[in-house]
Amino acid sequence: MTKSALQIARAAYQPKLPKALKGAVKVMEGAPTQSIADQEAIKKLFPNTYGMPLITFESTDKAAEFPVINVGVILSGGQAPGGHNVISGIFDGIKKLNKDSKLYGFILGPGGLVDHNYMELTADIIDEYRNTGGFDIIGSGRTKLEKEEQFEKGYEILKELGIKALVIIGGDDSNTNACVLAEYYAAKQSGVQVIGCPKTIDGDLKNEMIETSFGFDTACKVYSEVIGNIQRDCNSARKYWHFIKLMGRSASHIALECALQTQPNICIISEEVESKDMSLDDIVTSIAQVVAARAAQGNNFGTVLIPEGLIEFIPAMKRLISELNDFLAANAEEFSHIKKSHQRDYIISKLSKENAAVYASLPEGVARQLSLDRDPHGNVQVSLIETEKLLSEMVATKLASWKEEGKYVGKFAAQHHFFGYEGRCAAPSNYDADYCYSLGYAASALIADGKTGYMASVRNTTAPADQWVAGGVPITMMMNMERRHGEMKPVIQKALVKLDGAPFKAFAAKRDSWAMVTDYVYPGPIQYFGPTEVCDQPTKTLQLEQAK
Ligand code: FBP
Repeated sequence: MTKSALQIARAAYQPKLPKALKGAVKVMEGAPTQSIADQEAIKKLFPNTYGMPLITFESTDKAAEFPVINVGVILSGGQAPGGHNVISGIFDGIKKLNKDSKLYGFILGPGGLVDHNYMELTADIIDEYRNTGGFDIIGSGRTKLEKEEQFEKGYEILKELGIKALVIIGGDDSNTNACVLAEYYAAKQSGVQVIGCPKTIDGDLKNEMIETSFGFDTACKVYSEVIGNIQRDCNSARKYWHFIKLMGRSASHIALECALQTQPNICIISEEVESKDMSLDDIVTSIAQVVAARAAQGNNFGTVLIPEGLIEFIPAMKRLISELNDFLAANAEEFSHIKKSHQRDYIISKLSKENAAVYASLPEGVARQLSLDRDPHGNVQVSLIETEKLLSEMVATKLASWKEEGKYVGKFAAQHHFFGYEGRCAAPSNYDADYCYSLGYAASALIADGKTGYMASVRNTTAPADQWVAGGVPITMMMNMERRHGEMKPVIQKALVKLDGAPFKAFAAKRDSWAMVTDYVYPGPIQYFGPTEVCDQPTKTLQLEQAK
């Protein structure tokens, strides 16, 4: 494998660990926990894994002897920078407990467990991937682990390989499945533990105990670098409005973080759109007003950040998508036989009056994208909806009508971008390299202590790594009941942007000024070597959330 100079230098980077994980570990148990909502329903569904205590690790000088612990690992869902470091943390952690322990990777996601597709991850292999981006060491996949027969097929191979614990590295849905699997194996008294790790660039798997999901830091820094570059181009040529859609699924954490890093002229926050009950036309009008006001000052250029999940948050669209989800889940078979050219009319004829009218009013392309296949968890694939083009076209139309009315003088030319894949596999920032390695190490300590149904956690991460607090959080603690595929299911609650949270408030206090004054910030590329204020800064989101 040919390596870049940076890859070679980066391979030697030793990720930092919290003090408690550096030597022998003492496990401290807190009080019993409860799910965030729907306690009775969740308790009933998870009789063996509900109510467990929070775990915190402390250092001790009493080193214990551990038997051989074979562990399996799965990477689930979208790539996020740092996954390889979670795996190397688990590897180093279990080898430290007992050098004969083995780590097996299941290939291409949860499907690898069911299909018995695996490889042993030896020291040579692990060393090739330390501090690198991507999930290519074993690949990832989106197979949903939910059926008893899948759990049983998995159990066959776990037993055959003598695997005592399985670590599932995934987002909210994959960790929900990890918890269901933990409960199943516990009920069966199979002796297999299941531990989750919080992964997703989207930043929406976080709560009081999980500060951030890994990958968010690096991905936002990559997007902010490119947004900064575009802003400099924009401010040099002074002739384009750039409409930039950012990945992140439903939540607008990525867009908000990038706005805090780069100070664009406009950034839409889906959660605000929902709370203000804004229509598509309201959003378009608000953008067009900024374009017109800047044009009046002679500035026919600017930047607009758009979260990829926006469409789902426009209340009228949300109601439509919800009915569409239930309808398509219940009538998948019949729908698959409808000719493409008749699908739109078919859907209109089946929806309630209000939703049919909204659906009929959508441009053809967007309507089609809304009825495309859901992902295996029943979510609309929002990354396929070209909101950036939809908005810029509607803004252009509005400006043209204002021009006729004499309300707008200026030129409007748009460029479109969608950033997502550019950042998902970037080499992890120091923050993600350290955070992920610590998460993997914490997972191995939870395994050593016989825990199951826990998510590895590392907190206090705006402080130097030495002071980070590692432990475990019962996954049931993060759950509530939600409607999925037309049925109520226990799921980890997604963390959306809080409008009363410090990051949003900091943005809201500045945005009117950023709209008019060209005050772009150019963060530049992630730095891996150099002064700590350049290389080790956590996200603005985390800094604002944790500012005391
Ligand atoms: P998860 O980490 O939740 O799996 O998703 C990350 C993500 O990048 C989303 O931001 C995006 O909507 C989705 O994956 C796209 O997935 P895919 O590349 O599989 O279509």
